[in-house]
Amino acid sequence: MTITITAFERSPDGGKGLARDTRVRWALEEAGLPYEVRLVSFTGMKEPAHLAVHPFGQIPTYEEGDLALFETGAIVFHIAERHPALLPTEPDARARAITWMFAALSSVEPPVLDLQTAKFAEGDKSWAQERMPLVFDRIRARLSQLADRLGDAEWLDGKFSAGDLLMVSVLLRLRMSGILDEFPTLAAYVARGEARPAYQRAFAAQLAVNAPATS
Ligand code: GTB
Repeated sequence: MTITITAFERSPDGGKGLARDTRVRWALEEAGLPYEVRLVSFTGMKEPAHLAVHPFGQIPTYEEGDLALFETGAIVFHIAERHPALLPTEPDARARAITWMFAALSSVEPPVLDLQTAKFAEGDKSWAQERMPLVFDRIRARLSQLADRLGDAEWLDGKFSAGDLLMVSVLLRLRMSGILDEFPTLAAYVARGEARPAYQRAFAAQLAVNAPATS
């Protein structure tokens, strides 16, 4: 059955791979599953046809036969459940890998998203500059804990898993801020993720859609 995902018709990041379809593309590439992409405009996302698949009118979505999914974490989990390349089969190792998936999305990503909000949604407010150090401090605190746990290991728990896929994807959103450079072991961890051939293919596929046109 054909797998179809949705992605921005044109990502605001111009092809940096930060929109969440890249995470789904990466998981599909790791699993060796072919997929098609339906590109959606910002207007189209809020129209009934897309809302029928995604109640919040966002990307990415995942469709396969009668199954329609939204939420990147759920989509990556669905793909990973069927592919040992992304989730170990041994029950305890599998439970730990799933724990890292949740950790990426619910413990690490919220302070990272707060930075985007502080910069792009609140940047023009009178109090924005005053708030910024607090936002950075919360990110630093989380990254410091994560770096302590990772130590010198290659991946978070043994072999690469969907937990690493989501954690690297979340950390990638910090690259532009420079804050990752304060944590060399995390920067190296992210670089290992990006170096994976499956990530490279996913990145190239989204870039082909989003790269600014050259004249
Ligand atoms: N919790 C959902 C999930 O994990 O799937 C969140 C989905 C989500 O935020 N989707 C965003 C979206 O559709 C795209 S990924 N936004 C349009 C809307 O809400 O109307 C977030 C994103 C957007 C842009 C960049 N960027 O340009 O750098 C990075 C990430």
